[in-house]
Amino acid sequence: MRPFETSFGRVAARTIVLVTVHADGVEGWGESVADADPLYSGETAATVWQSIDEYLAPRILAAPLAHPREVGARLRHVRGHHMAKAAVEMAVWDLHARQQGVPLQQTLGGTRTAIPSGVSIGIEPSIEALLDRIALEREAGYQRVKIKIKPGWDVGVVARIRDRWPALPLMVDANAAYRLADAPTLAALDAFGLLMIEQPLAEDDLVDHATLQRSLRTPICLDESVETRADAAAAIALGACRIVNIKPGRLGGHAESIAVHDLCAAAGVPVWHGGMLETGIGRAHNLHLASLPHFTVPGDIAASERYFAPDLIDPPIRVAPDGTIAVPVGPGIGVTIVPDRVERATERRLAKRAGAAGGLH
Ligand code: OSB
Ligand code: MG
Repeated sequence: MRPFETSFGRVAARTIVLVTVHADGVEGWGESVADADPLYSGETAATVWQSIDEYLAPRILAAPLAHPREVGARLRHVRGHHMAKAAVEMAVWDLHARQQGVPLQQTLGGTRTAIPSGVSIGIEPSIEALLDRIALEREAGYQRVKIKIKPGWDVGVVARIRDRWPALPLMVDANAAYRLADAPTLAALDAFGLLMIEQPLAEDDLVDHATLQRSLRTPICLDESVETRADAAAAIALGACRIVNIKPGRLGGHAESIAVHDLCAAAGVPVWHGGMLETGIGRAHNLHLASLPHFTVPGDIAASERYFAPDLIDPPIRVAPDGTIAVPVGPGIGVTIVPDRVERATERRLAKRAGAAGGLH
C-alpha cells in the first residue's frame, strides 16, 4: 500500500482482521479497522482477534439471531472493543442482506445510489510533494480535500494550498495532536475558509473542545472523541463540535452509526463518513452506510486503488469523474471478494461453530 502518515505515526502496511459469518450456505463479510499499533485507538489487530475469539464469537454463536440489530444487545456486556464488535456486527448485516437478496443499503435505510467522495492526504515529506499530491487527486475528481496536520505542519502548509487553490473545498485533521494552549495557532486557520478542523484536541477532552469551538469561526468536527451515541449527544450538548465524523468501525458497527446519524440529524448537526484505510470489503460497507440521507458532506471514502493494488475485491471501487462513488447494487455489500487474494494475504485463521441452536435464522 501507499504509506499514510498522520500526527500519530506512519502506516506502510496493514494487518487486518476479516470476519466471515456463515448460515444456510450464505456468507457475510466484515473487516476490522484496528491497526497493528494502538495509536489511533486502544484496539489493535491482536486485541480484535483475541476479543472475537474469547468473548464475541461465543456470544454471537450461543443462540439464533433474528436480526443484525440484536448483535448490539448480545455483546453489550463486553465493554469497549468497538472495532472487534464492528467487524462481527457488520459481517452479520452483510449476511442478513444477502439472505434477503437485497443491497445492504436497503436494510440500513440508505437511499442514495452514489455518494460524494472526498480524499484524505497524509503528511508528505515536503510542501511541494503535498501540493503535487493534491493536484493529482483533484484530477481524479474528488469533491473535497482533507490534509493531516500536526504542530509545525499546519498554518504555513494551509497557506500554501490556499495560494494555489483559493476555492478548493479544504479541511484539516489533527488526530488529537494539539492542546488548548495551541488555540492561537488553530485560530490562525480561521483565515483560510476551511470546511472544518477535525479532532484538534485529545479524544477524551470534550470540555476543552467546547472552549476551543467558542473561540473559532471554523467548525470543529469530532472523530476519535465519538465512540458511542452518548458521546455524540454529550459533544453536541456541550458545543464541543458542530460536525460529526461517523465511522462504523469506531462506533461498534452499523446500528450504533445509524443511531448517531439520526441523533445528529435531529440536532441539525451535519455528519460525514470517515475512513480507516479499509480494503474494498470495509469500504463497500462504508458506501452502503454513507447512502443514508443525512450524510450530506463529502466524506473520506475514496477509490480502493489509492490504498491497495490489487484490492481484495474485483472490480475495485472507483471514483467517477464527477467525484462520486456508486453504491454497489448486488445483494449484501454487493462486491466480489477474490478468494485467491484473500488466501495469499492470510497469515492466520480461526474458525468457530455454532451449537445446535446458533446462527442467523
Ligand atoms: O483520522 O480519519 C482519520 C486513516 C487512519 C486512521 C485515522 C484516520 C485516517 C484517515 C484516512 O484520515 C481515511 C481514509 O482515507 O480511509
Ligand atoms: Mg480523523
